[in-house]
Amino acid sequence: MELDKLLHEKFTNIFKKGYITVEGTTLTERYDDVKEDLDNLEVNESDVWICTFPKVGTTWTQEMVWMIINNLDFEGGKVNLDDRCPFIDFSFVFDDREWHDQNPEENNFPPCVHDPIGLYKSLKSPVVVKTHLPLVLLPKQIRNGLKKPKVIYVSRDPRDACISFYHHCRLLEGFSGNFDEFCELFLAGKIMYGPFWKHVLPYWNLRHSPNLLFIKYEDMKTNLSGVVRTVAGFLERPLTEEKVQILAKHLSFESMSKNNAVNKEFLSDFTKKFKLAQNCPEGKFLRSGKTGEHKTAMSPEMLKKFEEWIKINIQDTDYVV
Ligand code: PPS
Repeated sequence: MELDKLLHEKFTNIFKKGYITVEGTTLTERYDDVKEDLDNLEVNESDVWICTFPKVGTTWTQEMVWMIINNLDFEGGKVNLDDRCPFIDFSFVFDDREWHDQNPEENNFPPCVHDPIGLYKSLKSPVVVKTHLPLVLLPKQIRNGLKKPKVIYVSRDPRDACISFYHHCRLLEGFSGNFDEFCELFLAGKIMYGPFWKHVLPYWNLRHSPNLLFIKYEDMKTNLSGVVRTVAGFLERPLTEEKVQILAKHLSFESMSKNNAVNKEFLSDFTKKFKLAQNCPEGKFLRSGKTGEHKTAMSPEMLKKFEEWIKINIQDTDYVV
């Protein structure tokens, strides 16, 4: 109850009215309005779905997959990533209705934010789709196995994902609580898309399915070329060794940070322009790009809580953090 209050007080705004729990997952109230559209989405088997918990390397993987599917089309890749790879959850993570009522003369939210499902439908397959939805809430055609597009699930050490999510929510979504408060919400599964383990483990259990590839942020950090080869093989679009190296360079943190098509500067600009959230600090979406940051960013008490939480949640699985 205390945490619900905290979530409401520190994390609602004109674009985020409140939260509901759907199939055990924390989502925004707006989800109810679009649930049917998402459930009944017509899925194309040649599309690629990138499914993730937030802040685990989704953007990194999107750019990798889009480039592989499009044979390293760096010219086409100058288009904003969210316009190339629709994030269908924009349909419910931003509730823009009240804002539009108050600003009837303004109508310039980009389609990738305002109508991501329409954008998805307008793109030619194979489309690379991004979602943070848990397995149980993917479109019905995927859930019931009627359609089997390729699915790539990305995971990351939840402690580092939590840190990244905290900064993201302050930078772009107006979270006004402190880091420890965010950690408590994260541990309790109260933060958007939580609980973390309820998200990761159902996908993990499907990791041997021929149409699902499970990859980890940490492996991308230590062996990006290797992950590029694995993903290209999974997508049945093998790359020459020369192209693997070219793509790995393009996907480096340094290169992506400078690339306006993928570094999400448009989101910060958008947040400021539309006064999406108050008192947002300065910062970057491609923030630090490191592994193990939790060791220094979390207090010893919080590290202990996370350790215990991880132990309990993976004890009956063969998942390794
Ligand atoms: S989101 O909002 O859920 O889609 O965010 P997501 O893209 O999943 O995660 C953002 C974090 O991924 C880091 N990132 C990278 N790290 C290393 N190399 C590359 N090329 C790269 N691209 C994105 C990004 O910096 C965020 O992590 P943090 O820890 O905040 O830096």
